[in-house]
Amino acid sequence: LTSKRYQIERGQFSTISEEDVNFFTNLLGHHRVINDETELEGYNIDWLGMVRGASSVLLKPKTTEEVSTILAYCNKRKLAVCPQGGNTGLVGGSVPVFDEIIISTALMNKVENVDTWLGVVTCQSGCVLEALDEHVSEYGLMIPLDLGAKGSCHIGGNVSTNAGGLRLLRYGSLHGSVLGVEAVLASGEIVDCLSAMKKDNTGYDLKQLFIGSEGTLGLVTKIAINCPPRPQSVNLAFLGLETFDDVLKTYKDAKKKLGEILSSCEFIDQSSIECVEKNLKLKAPIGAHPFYMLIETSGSNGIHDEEKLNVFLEEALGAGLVTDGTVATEPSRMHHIWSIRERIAEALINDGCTYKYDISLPLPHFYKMVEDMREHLGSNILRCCGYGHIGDGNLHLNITSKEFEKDLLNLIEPTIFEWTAKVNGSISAEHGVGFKKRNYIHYSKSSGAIALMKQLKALMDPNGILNPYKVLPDN
Ligand code: FAD
Ligand code: 2HG
Ligand code: ZN
Repeated sequence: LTSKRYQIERGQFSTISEEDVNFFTNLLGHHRVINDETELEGYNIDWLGMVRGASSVLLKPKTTEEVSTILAYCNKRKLAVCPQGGNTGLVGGSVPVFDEIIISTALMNKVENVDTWLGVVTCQSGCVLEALDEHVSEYGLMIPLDLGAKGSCHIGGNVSTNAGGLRLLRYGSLHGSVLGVEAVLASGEIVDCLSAMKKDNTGYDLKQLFIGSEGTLGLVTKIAINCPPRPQSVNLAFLGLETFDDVLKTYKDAKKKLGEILSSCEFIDQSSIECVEKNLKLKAPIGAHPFYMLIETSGSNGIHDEEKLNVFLEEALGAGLVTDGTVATEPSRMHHIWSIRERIAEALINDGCTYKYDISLPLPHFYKMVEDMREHLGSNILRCCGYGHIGDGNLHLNITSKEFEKDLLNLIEPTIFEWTAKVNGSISAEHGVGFKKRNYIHYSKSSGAIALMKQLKALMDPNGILNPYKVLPDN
């Protein structure tokens, strides 16, 4: 047992031997086989500091062929592995549970090609999202995905979690943007579905299986991703609102009035802003309000976009939907406003312990869940706050306490999942299932669907060596 919080038995896997380490060292060299305990510490613990594994070996391959050799060997020896990108995952999927070998994509960071005609980048899976975006910006392109963890997360991790982020509303999910994937199966077999074409209807779309399967079906080694043109004009409005009903109406209006230039629509409640102001000393650009919204426009004509945004804002203020607000166009001000939104997760950690929920809900129920949970939990907590991607119906509900308390967790779960299921929401909108949510998956997936998922897993990874104890439920 590695984690006191979770009752779980180690699978029937082999234990790594000196001979195994020698095999890996012969393949990769000393510098790419890490077995120093202190150095391993950061790879064994997740970003939230909630899930800790006890791996004694981390491997850093550089090529698909090396990944293939590693997996073929591990499969034969029945050694379990945990694929890891930037280790920013929020559901405990990126760290081992026991002594699984960590396979890091940190050195698989080559950009292979940028097709400037179609707007497609082909790269290895370990490219850091922000660096990849900077790379394609030289060609006037952008990566259609952006999130607070961009400075650390890898594109392979993004694909493996099917990350959503701040602009899904505009550019859609990775199931649409990813054009091709190369992945290595548990057997070491390389599956080449790395088409860089926008259209390819030749049979089953196998790459979709690797998007969002969190390293349980294969290790993603390369990706081809559709890159839209980088917008030439960007505006960002930070608004204060009095009621959640006003938030909903403003969102609907923004869609209607800003149309094709709307690129993000985010919502933050007062408690989340207070947390950022208190714990990170970041100051919101307007005074206190029960609710806030960030509305971003991106387009190709500054005058046109500003005019559209101004008309929308004047009407929203005139109708009393929005009571205060500010608009930024300079990069440094926009960056400051975005950091208030993007750093809420970091601010929450400073409260002590975070119980994190990432829920899809029909919009009329969206904030009711936060209010109900607040009432349900009473004075047992430090904070219960809500924010997220309102344009995608995705609520980030976070509860904090000074230290981890099992009784508090039992008060939250499964109530929160039952609440979600009752309104036909999803218990994981964008973070995935990982280790923490796997035994709750039935709240959002039918038993028939789970059975088929298990069959696929058995077909693609018969020894179950790829990220065991993740995604699929125990029963
Ligand atoms: P890791 O954390 O290393 O791994 C995540 C999962 O993918 C694990 O199960 C791992 O085993 C698997 N995996 C990683 N690489 C591979 C690979 N090459 N092949 C197969 N499996 C692999 N998520 C959102 O959806 N939207 C957000 O807005 C968002 N914002 C975030 C903000 C912050 C500050 C943080 C810390 C996280 C945020 N996340 C968000 C969580 C999100 O899942 C991750 O940030 C990101 O997608 C994970 O990438 P990573 O490289 O860190 O993957
Ligand atoms: C975000 O949108 C991330 O900032 C993290 O998905 C959400 O901390 C969270 O709950
Ligand atoms: Zn999010």
